Amino acid sequence: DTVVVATKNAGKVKEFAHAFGKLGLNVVSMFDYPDLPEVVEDGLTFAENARKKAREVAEALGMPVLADDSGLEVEALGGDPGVYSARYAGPGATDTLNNAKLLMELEHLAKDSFTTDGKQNQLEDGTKLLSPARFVCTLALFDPASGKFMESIGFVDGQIASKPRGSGGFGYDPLFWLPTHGKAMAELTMEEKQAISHRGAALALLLGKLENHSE
Ligand code: ITT
Repeated sequence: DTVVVATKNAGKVKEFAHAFGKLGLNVVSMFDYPDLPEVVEDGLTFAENARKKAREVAEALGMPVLADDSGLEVEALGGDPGVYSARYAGPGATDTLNNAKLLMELEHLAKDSFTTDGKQNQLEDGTKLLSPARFVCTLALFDPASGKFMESIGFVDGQIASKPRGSGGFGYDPLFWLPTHGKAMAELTMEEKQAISHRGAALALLLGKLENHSE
C-alpha cells in the first residue's frame, strides 16, 4: 500500500502523492531514503533515464520502484531543453534560473526572426507566445523479482509565454501557456493539472496497463 517513487523532485512527489492518495496508496520518495546513491542520468532519452532510475533504486531496495523522467521540448529550440530540462541553467540550476534561461534563449531568437510578429501571437495583456512546446513524461516501473519493466508515456501541448503566471505546479509551469484553457499550467489546481498533464496522462496509461496485467 506504499508506492516507492525514485525521485528527488518535490513537485513530482506532491503530484504522485495526490494521484496515488486517491487510490488509497501512500507514496515514499528518495527524500525518505537519503542514503541511497544518486542515479546518474546519462541516458539520451526520457525512457532510458526513467528505466535507469527505476532499476537502480529497485535493485538497491529489493522492491518494485516507479520512476519519472520528464521535460520540456520547445519547438523553436529544436526540442531543447528535453532530457536536460532539470539542468538547463547549468550546475546549481533552480526552477527560477531554468525559466530565466528559457526566456533568454527564446527572446534572443524572437529578436532575430520574428520582429514583425502580428497580434496573433500575443495575449490580451501583451504577453507574447514565443514558441509551441510540449511537456513529455515517461514512467518506468521495475520489479526486481521478475526483472521486468512496465512503461508509459504522456504529453501535453502548449506555448511558451514571455511572462510567468500562477504559483501552482513546479518547473516550467508558470511559462507553459495552455491555449485550450486560457491559463498557464501554474494557474491550474493540482486536480486540473493532473487531468491534462503529461504526468497525469502517463500515469493513467500505466495504471490501465497494471490493471490489465493483474486480471
Ligand atoms: P528526479 O530525476 O529526481 O525525478 P528531476 O527534476 O531531475 O528529478 P527530470 O530529470 O525528469 O527530474 O527532469 C524533469 C525536469 O523537467 C524538471 O526538473 C522540470 O524542470 C521539468 N518538468 C517536468 N515535469 C514538469 C511539470 O509537470 N511542470 C513543469 N516542469 C516540469
